[in-house]
Amino acid sequence: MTSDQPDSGGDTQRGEGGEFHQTSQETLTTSQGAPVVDNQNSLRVGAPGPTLLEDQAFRDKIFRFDHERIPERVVHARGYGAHGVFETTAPLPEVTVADLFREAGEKTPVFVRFSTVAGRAGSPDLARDVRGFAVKFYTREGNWDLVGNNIPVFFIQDAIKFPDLIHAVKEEPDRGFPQAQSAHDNFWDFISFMPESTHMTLWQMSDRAIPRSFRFMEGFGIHTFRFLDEHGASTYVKFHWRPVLGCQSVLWNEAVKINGADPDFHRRDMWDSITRGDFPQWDLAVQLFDEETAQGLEFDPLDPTKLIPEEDIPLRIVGRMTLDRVIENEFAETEQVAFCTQNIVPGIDFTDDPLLQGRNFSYLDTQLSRLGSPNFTQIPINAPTCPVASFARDGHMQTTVPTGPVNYEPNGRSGAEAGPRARPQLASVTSFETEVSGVKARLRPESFADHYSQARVFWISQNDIERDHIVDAYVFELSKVVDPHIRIRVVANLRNVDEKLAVRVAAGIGIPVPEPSEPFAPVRDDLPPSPALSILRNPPGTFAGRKLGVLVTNGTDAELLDALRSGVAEAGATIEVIAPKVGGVTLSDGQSTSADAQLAGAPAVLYDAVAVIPSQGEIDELAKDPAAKDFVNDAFHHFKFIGVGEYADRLFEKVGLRGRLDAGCLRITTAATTGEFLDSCADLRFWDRNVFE
Ligand code: HDE
Repeated sequence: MTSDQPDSGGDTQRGEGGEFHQTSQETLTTSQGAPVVDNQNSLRVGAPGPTLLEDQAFRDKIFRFDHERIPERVVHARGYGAHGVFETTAPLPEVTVADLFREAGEKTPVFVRFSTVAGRAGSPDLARDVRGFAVKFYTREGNWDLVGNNIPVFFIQDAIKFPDLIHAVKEEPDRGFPQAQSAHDNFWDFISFMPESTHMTLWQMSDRAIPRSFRFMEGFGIHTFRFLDEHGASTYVKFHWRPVLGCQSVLWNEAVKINGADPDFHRRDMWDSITRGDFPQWDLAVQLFDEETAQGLEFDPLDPTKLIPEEDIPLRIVGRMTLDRVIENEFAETEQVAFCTQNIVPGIDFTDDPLLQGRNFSYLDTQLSRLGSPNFTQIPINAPTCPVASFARDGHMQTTVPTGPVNYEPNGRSGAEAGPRARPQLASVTSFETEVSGVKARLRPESFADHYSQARVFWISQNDIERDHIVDAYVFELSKVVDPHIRIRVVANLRNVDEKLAVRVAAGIGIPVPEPSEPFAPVRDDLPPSPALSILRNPPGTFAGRKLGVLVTNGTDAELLDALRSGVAEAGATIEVIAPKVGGVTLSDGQSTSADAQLAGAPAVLYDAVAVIPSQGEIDELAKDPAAKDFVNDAFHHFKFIGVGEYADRLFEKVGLRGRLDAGCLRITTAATTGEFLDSCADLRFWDRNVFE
């Protein structure tokens, strides 16, 4: 109890007479529940020691600490989760007996984990990468895991290639970098020999791979699944998540800067929006089709490198997911959640998509390695909310206590003692009954052979700005590749997608246009574009859910700031006040307002639109600040809408932009002028800006 060191307070404090007494707080204990008497000093013989082995409180604490880490996910290590609910709006009883799609208004709890693929758990959020979009539905008939991505197709057609793909994209093994990026030799070397990856790499080089946030991206189940009705009849189904706020991405230059300014940009956005009650929402839509339609499609629906254009089979919205609860503990929930593609429920079934078949083996295996015991299903985040009754027993970390004398079946006991029984009546709705025959061999269907035609459809579906971004991304990535042969092979493949694309990429990296590679199947140029594949052709037309950054100084017009605040709230967006000092500013009316952020830590890349409303008295000082100059310079070059206050010109002049203020830079001099500015912000970016002057 005695010590020469000061006590930190906490659970104990020094009383009047020098003795310790308990405060009203809960008592700190060891893992065994014994009270801890001193959390600052280990048990020693004299000062400084030696420390005694018998100090069980110390040993318990260090032992627990030493074992805090579990293996991070081999892919999708960096992720962020949230709780929510899925509400069925348009039931599908005619095609599936799945419990959650039976009735309108049915609510199913969900847990969602968004992730990047390549980076480690500590990598930045805005890597150019595919995003995982994994949803666990806790249905009344078991957990259904829809483990998807934000891109509707995948790199490979057979799961056997997955380890190679992932090895290639991750850090190069000899040096351990680059981290969380595909812009290196190994990735493009592999891709250059995998023409089937071309379609997905086009998506990956598009703005889809740098989403504004999880709230603004689509999700896809990718594979074709089956719905089974009460008679066991099958309907093919593809799952799509549509963000209610619309799709949105950042620019590559923004992504690079966001990673420095706020590597947690995406998870913070998720946390902030849920905690302020602005719940992220997605509609779940399905594409349904029968066997005959499947036969008539341009591409094999079991080929995961292909999608079915919405224009061919329209989306049918069946429900809405709302994420309304943040996690309470990152490890217990986001890290320990174990998604398994094989977790399906009656009414939903697999197809023979070879990628899906391989995944069904992989996920269970990986969870055992990550979580260390088959009892991972008992961890609260993984435990079904419906009753679990099985004869599975024992194992590491068994937390349930099965009762009764019987742990096998069949048995001759009766009543509760007999334990659970299988329900054969459900056989036809859990596994599609079909005849299968064929040669046992390592085969790939002929119908999987066309690797370029749909990549071409994606390319021609993008608008000019999106095409520029794709070209820029290829040029950026291939410029990081050292081996010139790899660059040549990639461009040779691109020639099969589109001649102009290949020519532009070749010019961008400074090589002659190579001969095209030999496609396995003739490339089709008769397929029409699919406008639904473009983000910019489908603008949300709203500023809702977005964020305005307002740069203020002492003396800023209080009425103007007020008008911006209320206008932004009306638009369903949020506002952050940025000031040279975090303590805030005194406004024109003498009132002080605190700042949400200090200028150096709040670059314009963190906002969807900005307003600059300094006072006359402080503009000169502000215009000297490099962070203020970067703020307006970046906002301008990232095509943002800019509200320009009466006294802001000097700052724009300092960065050579004063004479270039365009229709996307709107004057906001009085409260009345803020309306037009905020209305413009609904367009998200002013793409007509000439940034190349
Ligand atoms: Fe995964 N994938 N994957 N994957 N995947 C994993 O499981 C795998 C694939 C996806 O937030 C792992 O729990 C194989 C496609 C997401 O916890 C592992 C193949 C799609 C997540 C695994 C694929 C995905 C994973 C690693 C090729 C989109 C994160 C950790 C056949 C439809 C889930 C883990 C989370 C995670 C294997 C391909 C999405 C190793 C073998 C296609 C969103 O089991």
